[in-house]
Amino acid sequence: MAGTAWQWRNVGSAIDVCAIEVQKITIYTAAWCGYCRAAKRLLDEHGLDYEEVGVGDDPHFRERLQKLTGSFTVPQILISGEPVGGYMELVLLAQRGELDELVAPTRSA
Ligand SMILES: N[C@@H](CCC(=O)N[C@@H](CS)C(=O)NCC(=O)O)C(=O)O
Repeated sequence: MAGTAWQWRNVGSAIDVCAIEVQKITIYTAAWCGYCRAAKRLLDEHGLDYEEVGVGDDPHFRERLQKLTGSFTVPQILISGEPVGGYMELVLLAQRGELDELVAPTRSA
């Protein structure tokens, strides 16, 4: 899902509705890949929805990933179509608080 979504949240004793910009996250994975499982767990922990594209059965997936993202390892993660790297880069985004910003409220209704 990408675009604007509405989220209910508790503000003190009141309930507020606010807009959140939802960025589309795509993760290219292989079933045998431990870094892929770790990356999906991290996205889940941050409450982020993602589209998973399993590429492990494609004998040419490394060339395809290289063309798409500049790297041939799995996982490869794209946020709003921009390649951000693999698991380690995702960890860095999380440490900098940038994963949580992906679902940060942008305005109240
Ligand atoms: N630094 C990468 C490491 C990813 C990685 O090593 N993935 C393995 C599979 S779990 C891989 O694709 N290795 C290259 C290979 O098998 O040729 C990351 O954080 O995503």
